[in-house]
Amino acid sequence: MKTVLVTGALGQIGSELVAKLRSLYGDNHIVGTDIRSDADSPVVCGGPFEILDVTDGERFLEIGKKYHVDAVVHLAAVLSATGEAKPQFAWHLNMTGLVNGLETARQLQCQLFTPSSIAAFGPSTPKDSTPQDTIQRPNTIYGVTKVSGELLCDYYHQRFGVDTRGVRFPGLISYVTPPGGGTTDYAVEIYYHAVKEKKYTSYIAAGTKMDMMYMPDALEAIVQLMEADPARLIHRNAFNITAMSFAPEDVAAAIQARIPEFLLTYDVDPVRQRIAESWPNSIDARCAVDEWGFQPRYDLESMTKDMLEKLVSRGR
Ligand code: AKB
Repeated sequence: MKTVLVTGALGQIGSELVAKLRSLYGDNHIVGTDIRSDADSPVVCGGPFEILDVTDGERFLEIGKKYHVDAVVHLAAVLSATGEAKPQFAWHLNMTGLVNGLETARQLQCQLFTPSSIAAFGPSTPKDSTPQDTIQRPNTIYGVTKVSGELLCDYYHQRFGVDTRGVRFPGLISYVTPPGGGTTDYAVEIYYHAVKEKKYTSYIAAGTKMDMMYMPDALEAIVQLMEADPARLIHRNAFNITAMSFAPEDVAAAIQARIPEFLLTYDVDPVRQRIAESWPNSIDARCAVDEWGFQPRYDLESMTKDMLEKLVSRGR
């Protein structure tokens, strides 16, 4: 049974990924780490957990050695909107954290999975059906760290033989732990507000399409790619994956089909709108499908049904 170290384990992806990995590989085989602790979280009380600031390379390696890890899932990162507010901090956390994850993987000869993002594309990238291999000139610091990270992971694979793998995540929608500091966060907030207040004011303008995915599909993609036969992988860092592409009015219409009185208004934030406009409308995930069988289960309709049911049953 393999042992996996997860950074950013209390975050939006980490909190659900740790639970899924523990159910697959056993509670004691998944080591959650985060810069803070939360005694009430199942991540902390359901198996091994360590405090880790990912910019501390010695501690990263020490935890890896202590648990004899076979794989690192490096999630800790600053997202796009926070990155624009604190560019130097975003570069430091995202790049130093990744270098420390890669060094841990190199020294312990283990696998490393880390997510890239649709943010690795920029205004000069083809906007529709964005290919796997295309122009990558992002104009956000987050995007710059994501492209640099993709290149660095490829370098560690080619130069040191580290088994690096990654996906370019679209906006992720989930009901367990809210995201923080991203541009696509509106697509999560809209559901919480729909259930609580029956209305939402979007900071993203009408007509702005971005790729999105429901969390169960994102978790499945991580596991599937980490388990994929390396002989089939032409690409590694990082695969385009997506489940749907929508604008605010599309998700509002899906909500209104279940909550007819739901009202969507707009108060556009110029910073996040500029970021959204620099990203693709929709990306092409064919390489992920061909090389490791990526296949999302949820579309906008089925995700909306599940999100609303889960939020209502959790009293959110
Ligand atoms: C963000 O909006 O910054 C993230 C992302 C698409 O990487 N959700």
